[in-house]
Amino acid sequence: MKLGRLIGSAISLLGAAAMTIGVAGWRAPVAQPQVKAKQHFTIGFIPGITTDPFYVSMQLGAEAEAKKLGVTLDWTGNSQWNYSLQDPYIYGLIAKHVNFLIVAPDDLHASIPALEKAIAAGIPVGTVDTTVSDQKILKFMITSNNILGGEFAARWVAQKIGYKGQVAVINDEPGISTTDLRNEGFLTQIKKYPHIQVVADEMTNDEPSVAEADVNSIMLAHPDVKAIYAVNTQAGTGAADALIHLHREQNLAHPTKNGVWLIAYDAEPPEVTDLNNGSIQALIVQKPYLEGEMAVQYAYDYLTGHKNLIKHYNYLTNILVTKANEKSESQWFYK
Ligand code: T6T
Repeated sequence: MKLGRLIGSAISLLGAAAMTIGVAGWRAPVAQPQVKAKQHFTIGFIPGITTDPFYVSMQLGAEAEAKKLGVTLDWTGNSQWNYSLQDPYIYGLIAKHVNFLIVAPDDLHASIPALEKAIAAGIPVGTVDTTVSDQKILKFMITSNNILGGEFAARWVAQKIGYKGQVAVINDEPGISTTDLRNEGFLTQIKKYPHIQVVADEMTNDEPSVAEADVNSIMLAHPDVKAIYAVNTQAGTGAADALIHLHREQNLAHPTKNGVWLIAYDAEPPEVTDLNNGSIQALIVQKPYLEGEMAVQYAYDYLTGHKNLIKHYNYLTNILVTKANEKSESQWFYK
């Protein structure tokens, strides 16, 4: 559990403004009772979508932990963000009688009935990254501290624009626990600055092209916007593309390459490229590899009778990455 030991120590930059977490530390492996250790377990794992590098990193962490513990990992899922496309994969793992089910549910409310079917079939369930509104039905939930991430982005933006002016948010779609909270944290904190106005808070349906179109419309309607906060990869890369084109057309230069500050969640390869070429100035980076590891470890703890080792609510640190620290923090970039 090499990465696990890094929880808590790998906090971010910017001194007091740095984001902190809910998880204080991880632990060394515990000896398992002989009789239980001989059983073979299969853990089903369904990400939000299979094609997203965030979840690819999570898969790598889950696979490494499953190998270490000697359990079978059944990783499966859909390639589009939509609970009705995800549910059939949940039903498929119920039909296979997996011993434990880990899911990043696509919808805060609408994913509950499928998870309840697993529970009714005697399969315990935990969530990772995203979660559902009724967390009492779960054995655990593991996520980033999304509220703190949103608040942090608001403080960053406020400082960059001198605590006055117009800003915009590029959101994902309603009903996703992670991005909803990132939006909420930002809006709550930004309200504390009386001279900053949020002129737009747009949805993207998890599509970079929609994010790009949103930013184009925002900049047309509100040319004085000074900063944009994008709640995930799709929002961030789409926003960066729009600002790159705007920069080319209008030859903007100061204070950033685009003339507009852009802070985005995640560290997928296109966003790291955008950070390097100056179209994104800051990334709020999560730890999906660690989330995958922790989820498999907790499922195993549950199955081997070590429920006392499971913490129900787990909130992991986010890290702020800018050009200044990207080399030292590159271990957290997604695969
Ligand atoms: O930001 C991550 C994840 O945390 C969120 O729940 C959905 O979007 C991502 O996968 C990035 O694309």
